[in-house]
Amino acid sequence: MSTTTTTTEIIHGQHQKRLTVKGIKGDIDDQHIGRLRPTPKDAPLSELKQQLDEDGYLFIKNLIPRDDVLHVRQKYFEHYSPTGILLPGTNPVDGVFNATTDPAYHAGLGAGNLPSSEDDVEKLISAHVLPDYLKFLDHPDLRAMVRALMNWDREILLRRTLLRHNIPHGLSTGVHYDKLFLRDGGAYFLTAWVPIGDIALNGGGLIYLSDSAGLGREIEDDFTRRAATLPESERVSAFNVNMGQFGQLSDDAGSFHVEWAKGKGKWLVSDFEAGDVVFHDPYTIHGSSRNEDAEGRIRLSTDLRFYEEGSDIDARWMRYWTPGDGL
Ligand SMILES: O=C(O)CCC(=O)C(=O)O
Ligand SMILES: [Fe+2]
Repeated sequence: MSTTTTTTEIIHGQHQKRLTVKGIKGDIDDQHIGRLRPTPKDAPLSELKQQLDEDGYLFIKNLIPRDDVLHVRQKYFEHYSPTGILLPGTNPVDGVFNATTDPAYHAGLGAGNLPSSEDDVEKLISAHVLPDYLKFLDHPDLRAMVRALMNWDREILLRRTLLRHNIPHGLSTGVHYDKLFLRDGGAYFLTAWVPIGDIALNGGGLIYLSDSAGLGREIEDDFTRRAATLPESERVSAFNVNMGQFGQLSDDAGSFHVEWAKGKGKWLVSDFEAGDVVFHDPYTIHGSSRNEDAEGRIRLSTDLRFYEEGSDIDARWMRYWTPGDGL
């Protein structure tokens, strides 16, 4: 039996069996798994900033009132349930997947596999402009934290936000850093990853490679050098000839750790509660683990990008998400 702290985890007062974080393909070795460091929202601002700066991420517990987040979860699944994604007889806020349906049909927007019905695709698109969701994106607790962390008078949220419902045993998000996708804009941006609902440790939450912003920058510098001769539109694309499939660095977090990170650092994991938010640097390397939730709950989240108002933003991202928008 391995002696790493992740072998037996104490979660909500109960012992949980061995923690296995699945990458998009295969497992990440236990010894390469650590814990994301949680920070209370009322910690001194200087500490919050320091952690974001030093760790490349800042995991704030209970930043947003739980009920405000669960309201969005409820609205999302009420809106999307006519597609058949939910187990009949269950409450939309629980988001329990109907495992008798075709998983590929419900793979969500990250998987490149859209529903065949146009009506259902339309539901995926319009979920991103539901009034309750848009109101949530203006949440004062979230916005105030962004401004405080960044010393900004005013912030801009890029319109292209990504509501990702990851069904149990479906595909998860490949290894990447966000700047890959937001190259056309010189200013710094801050990502906020917002779980919309509780996510168990094996429920498909985000995983971060520790101390990886430096490696992300090195990789991006290399891409920049190699893209020097490409036309402008390709140079800024995450899908140009130098890039991997879907613009990601890898679809296997375990082998990425060995081959690219040379075995350095750990993949940091956590469970998440509705109301938690993780902020991260444009170069911090991350992906998501596979959703293996014991209760069959769908992992719902959104990812948001903030810039300082008036700065050099990636304007391609000022349109709401649509399939095939090329980003
Ligand atoms: O939710 C996910 O699986 C991916 C999110 C992400 O990559 C981000 O927020 O930057
Ligand atoms: Fe990301």
